[in-house]
Amino acid sequence: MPPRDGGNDTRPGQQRLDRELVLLFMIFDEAKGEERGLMHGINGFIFGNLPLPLLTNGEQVRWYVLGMGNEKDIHTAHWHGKTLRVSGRHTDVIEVFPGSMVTADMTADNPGTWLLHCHVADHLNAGMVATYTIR
Ligand SMILES: [Cu+2]
Repeated sequence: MPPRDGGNDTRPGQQRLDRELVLLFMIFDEAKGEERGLMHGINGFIFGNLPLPLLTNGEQVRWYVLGMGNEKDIHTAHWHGKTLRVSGRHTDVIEVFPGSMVTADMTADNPGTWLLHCHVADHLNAGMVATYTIR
């Protein structure tokens, strides 16, 4: 049986997985080019409204982090409260480019409600922020 913490092996099928979640970081233009119409969303949700499921303390979560859009969609997905395993490194920030995907594994073992947001300051201020909860 694989170790509960999953180790560093992020290859699919190489460790126990309890949950898979997808996050799309993308700016949506809702006002045909006006700056105020640019919605900086995660899965289309802005300002903390992304409805992520509750995570159970200790479960293994695989996050699929996607980018789409254009040259403005250079994002830095950042988790508070936990680090993730990506390609053999431990990090709490993932670079997301348009048309790209990164797979990251988390052992959700730090109970609390934590921020999950883009670290580009303008994007964060424009709504690219969510929360996730471990309990
Ligand atoms: Cu961003």
